[in-house]
Amino acid sequence: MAWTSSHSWLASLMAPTPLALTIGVLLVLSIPLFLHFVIYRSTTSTTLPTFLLVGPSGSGKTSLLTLFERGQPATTRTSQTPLTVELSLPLTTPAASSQYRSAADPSTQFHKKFLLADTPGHGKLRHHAFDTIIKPQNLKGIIFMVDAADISTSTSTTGAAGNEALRQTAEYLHDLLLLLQKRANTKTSRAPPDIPVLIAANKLDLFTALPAPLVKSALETEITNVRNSRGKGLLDSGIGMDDIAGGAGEEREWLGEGGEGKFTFGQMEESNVQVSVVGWNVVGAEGPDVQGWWAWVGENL
Ligand SMILES: Nc1nc2c(ncn2[C@@H]2O[C@H](COP(=O)(O)OP(=O)(O)OP(=O)(O)O)[C@@H](O)[C@H]2O)c(=O)[nH]1
Ligand SMILES: [Mg+2]
Repeated sequence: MAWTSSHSWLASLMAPTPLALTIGVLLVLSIPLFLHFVIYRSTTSTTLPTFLLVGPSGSGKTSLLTLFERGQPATTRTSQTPLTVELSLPLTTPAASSQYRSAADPSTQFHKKFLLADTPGHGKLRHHAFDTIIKPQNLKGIIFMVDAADISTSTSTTGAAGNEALRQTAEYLHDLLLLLQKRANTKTSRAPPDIPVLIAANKLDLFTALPAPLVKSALETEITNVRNSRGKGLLDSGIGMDDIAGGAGEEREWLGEGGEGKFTFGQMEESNVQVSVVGWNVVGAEGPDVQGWWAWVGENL
C-alpha cells in the first residue's frame, strides 16, 4: 500500500522524534553560517573599493603610495609595473558610505579599507592604467598626479610654446578623460558607475610650484590645444568630421562638448565625470600635507 507507506513516512518526519529534531536544528544553524562564510565573504573580498593612481613619470605617485602605507614617503625609482596595496581611511576622515550612520554606530569605529593601485607613468607603460579603467573592479575614483613645479618651471623658462612637461601632462590627461567619456557613452543595459577624477597638484612645497587654480587653468588651456591638434591631425588624414562625430549614436571622439571652443573640466560633467583639482605635497621641509587628498577619498568611498 503505497499511499499508506508515504503517509507514514511523512508522519514520521513531522513527528517530534529525536532524529527529526536533530536534522531541523542542524539545518537552522548551518544555512546562515553557509550564507555568511561562503557567499557573503567571497563576494566582498573581490570588490574592495579601488582608487587608481595615474599621471606622468616623476609626479610622485609611488611616493604617495608609500606615504600612506608606511606613514612616510620612501625613496622611489621609476616604476615599471603596477602595484596595488590595501590601505585604510583614517578614523578622523568621514567616509561617504557612513554618512547616514549614527555616531554611536560601532561600525563607524572601524577603518574603511580600500585598494590603491599605482601605475607606471612612462609613456610606453600607460596601457596598465587604461586596462584598469576598461575593466574596473569596483573602481571608485582616479587620482591624476601632476608635478606642479615641473609645469611651472617650463612655463617660465621656455614660454608656453615650448612647455614640454605641460604638453605631455595634458596629453595623458586628455587621453584619460576621452576614455572615461567613451565609457560613459557606451550603450549598455546598465549605466556604468560615475568615476570622479582628482587632479592632484603635487610638490607644492617647492618655491616654483604653481598653485592648484593655476594648474587647473594651465591644463584646461593645454588640453584645448591637444584637442585641436588631434582634430587637425584627423582632418588632414582625410577622415571627415561626420565620420568621427558619428551622427547615428556612435561614440564621440571629441573631448567635451562638440570639441569646439575652450575645453573646461566642467564639460566632463555631461559624461558624469566630476573633476576636482586639489594641491598638496607628499615630501617637504615641513612634512607631508595630504589632508585634502584624504578628504576626497573619504567623500568617494
Ligand atoms: N619636493 C617634492 N618632491 C617630491 C614630492 N613628491 C614626490 N617627490 C619626488 O619626486 C620624485 C619622483 O617620485 P615618484 O613617486 O617616484 O614618481 P612616480 O610618479 O611614481 O614616477 P613613475 O614611477 O616614473 O611613474 C622622487 O624623487 C620624490 O622624492 C613632493 O611633494 N615634493
Ligand atoms: Mg612610480
